[in-house]
Amino acid sequence: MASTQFFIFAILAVLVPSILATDFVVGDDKGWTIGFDYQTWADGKEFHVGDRLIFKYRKGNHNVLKVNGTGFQQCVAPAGTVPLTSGNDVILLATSGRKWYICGFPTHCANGQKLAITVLDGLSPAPSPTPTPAAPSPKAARGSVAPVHYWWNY
Ligand SMILES: *[C@@H]1O[C@H](CO)[C@@H](O)[C@H](O)[C@H]1NC(C)=O
Ligand SMILES: [Cu+2]
Repeated sequence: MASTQFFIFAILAVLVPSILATDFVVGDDKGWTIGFDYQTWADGKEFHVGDRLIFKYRKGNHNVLKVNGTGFQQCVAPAGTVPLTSGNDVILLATSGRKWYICGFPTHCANGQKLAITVLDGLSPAPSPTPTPAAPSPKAARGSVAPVHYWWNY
């Protein structure tokens, strides 16, 4: 008996956070590109531990580098930083705090291809009835057949 209850509890403990977590396609339909205001994109959103960022772009045209606050402002990454390059880069937000991402292609970051977010502890609140007027983008993300590359707490 007790072990059955524990088993159910263990399954719920694994499943519930993954159901409540949110996938954010960075830039929505525009994806990860230059000439997009990622600050405005991030401003209305709450990011929580367990949520995921998905950077979508044409492979070879951009990449994703995790940097610190200085690197974000100056558009530089420390030598040896390994970029994400798949064009469908999924980053699990595994810890809370400030996170910064830039594109490493010359001039792209300076042209606005940079994202700064604050990740909060705990689960996202239940999805509100009308989070955004635009509905199609999450479907487009799910229907995509592009290979998915996962990065834990990148
Ligand atoms: C932050 O990034 C800059 C630029 O890459 C680097 O010079 C600096 O050492 C980093 N600071 C910390 C605390 O890692
Ligand atoms: Cu770029």
